[in-house]
Amino acid sequence: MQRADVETVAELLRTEDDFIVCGHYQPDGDTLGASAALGLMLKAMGKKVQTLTPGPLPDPFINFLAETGNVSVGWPQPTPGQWIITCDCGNAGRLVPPGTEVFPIDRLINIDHHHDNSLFGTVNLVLNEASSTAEVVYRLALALNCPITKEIAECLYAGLATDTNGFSLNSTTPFAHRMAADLVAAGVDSEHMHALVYEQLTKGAVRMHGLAMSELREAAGGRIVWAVITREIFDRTGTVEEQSDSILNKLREVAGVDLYCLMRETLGGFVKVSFRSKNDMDVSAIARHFGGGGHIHAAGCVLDLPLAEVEKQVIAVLEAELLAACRVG
Ligand SMILES: [Mn+2]
Repeated sequence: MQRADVETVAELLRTEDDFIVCGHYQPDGDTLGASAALGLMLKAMGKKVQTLTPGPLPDPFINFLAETGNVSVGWPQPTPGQWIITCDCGNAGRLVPPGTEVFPIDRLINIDHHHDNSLFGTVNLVLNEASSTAEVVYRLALALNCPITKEIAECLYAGLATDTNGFSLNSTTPFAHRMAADLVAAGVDSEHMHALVYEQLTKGAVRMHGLAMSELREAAGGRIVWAVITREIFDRTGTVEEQSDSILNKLREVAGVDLYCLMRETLGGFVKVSFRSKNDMDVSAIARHFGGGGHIHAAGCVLDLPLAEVEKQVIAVLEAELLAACRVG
């Protein structure tokens, strides 16, 4: 449960020889970019390394990162003496698909930036101020004097760009911008990366977005907005849950919005709720209230309730939080 610093973890990576690097279930650009980059760095240092993602790998961007970083789908089955390194996982439950037993945590380096990280590793490099886990891995690369190849740069840039929502969030510190500059200098084609991340919608996905957005809902005089995607919408447009993430970016563009969320019926019969905030409100506390977690400005939970009931309960809590914030503010 101890926190370690960059130098301590760099020394551990220098001295140990056999690693499994892995990220969280339903990979995003940060978990996969950071894992892929770290795997490539360790390989360049002459270490034995296997890089894994629990998957799924449905979109071209995520596939690109998996290919660049030689990442296979699966989760660790460590042999004695092997170190597991997790990237961007706030808690151990995120390491495997829901309902799967987590592997034994014996020698585990937890590399992350989630402020509610449970410090589940035997060594925990959790930098809350970092824009992304990719930034934490970049800090390790600097400490290790590890050359940043074009492939490593692409993986790190992917994590940085996606977790800062295209360099638009406050977490994009001067250091994060300097990191981006170094990565572009190392060969990243930022226009190509942007196209890979943001210009990959299928026509079905555009139709699914349209159906969800045409029923845009609001509360608290428009300070809370949300969209709902039923199984019926996914089925009618031939789309899957992962193709709906970018709706959140669209909700953010609504004038006057403070809190916004996306509710989706999952294949397993649950409702997944993704929360975002534009002010100082902590949506991870709201997500935790419903058994989930995440960051201050981006969090989520999964509920085993009918959609209408989820909507009722979630919006009631969001309204109460907004009211409480107004009183304090
Ligand atoms: Mn992240």
